[in-house]
Amino acid sequence: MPEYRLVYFNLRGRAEPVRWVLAAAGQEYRDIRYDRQTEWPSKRSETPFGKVPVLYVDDKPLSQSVAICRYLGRCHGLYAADDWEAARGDEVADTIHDLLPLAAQIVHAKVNNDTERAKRLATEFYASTLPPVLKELDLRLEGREWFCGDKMTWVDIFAACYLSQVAQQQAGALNASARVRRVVEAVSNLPQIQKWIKERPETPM
Ligand SMILES: N[C@@H](CCC(=O)N[C@@H](CS)C(=O)NCC(=O)O)C(=O)O
Repeated sequence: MPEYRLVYFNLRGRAEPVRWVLAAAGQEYRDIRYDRQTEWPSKRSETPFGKVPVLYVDDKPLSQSVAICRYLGRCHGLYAADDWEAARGDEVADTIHDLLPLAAQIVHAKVNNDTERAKRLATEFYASTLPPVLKELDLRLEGREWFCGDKMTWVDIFAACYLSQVAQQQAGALNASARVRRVVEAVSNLPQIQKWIKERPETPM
């Protein structure tokens, strides 16, 4: 097995789905968290595109969180059985990933105590942005348990990681999407994911 090192900040952020995929795959790794103010400025140039997360696989760097999750999924049997299912899974992951900047803005506004802005952004996100996405995701799960084929893949883990955080921010956010909620619960309740959730550092996002 290769030696994995994951580099990010002391946040869940874009590294958390990578950590979930590694946990689900039962892979050991070093979870390196740079301090953004004191360490990151001198470390940035060491990364391929000046961004984190970066996964080092035996010292070879791979950036882009979705690409990292997909790679790990392929390596550890958490991958679709055919090209069409794999592409449909990519579509689901990219759609969820597109929600991230909006969701992050809400958290930033809350952390900065900008209550008005947080409220306005949250209303827009939970009333307008999220529901059509969840509706389509729920349709994708009609007659099936997982997003790509008949077994859990990195796409289910990726979706569950982000959508469980959405549900924590806004109770009931997944209530109208029972099939999506079932995937989120099935992944979140895996013993390896539960173990990680219990042992991970407490961070604001
Ligand atoms: N699409 C990339 C985005 C990477 C990204 O924007 N990372 C941010 C943290 S979430 C970063 O490295 N910021 C530090 C900087 O730009 O100096 C991914 O999903 O990995």
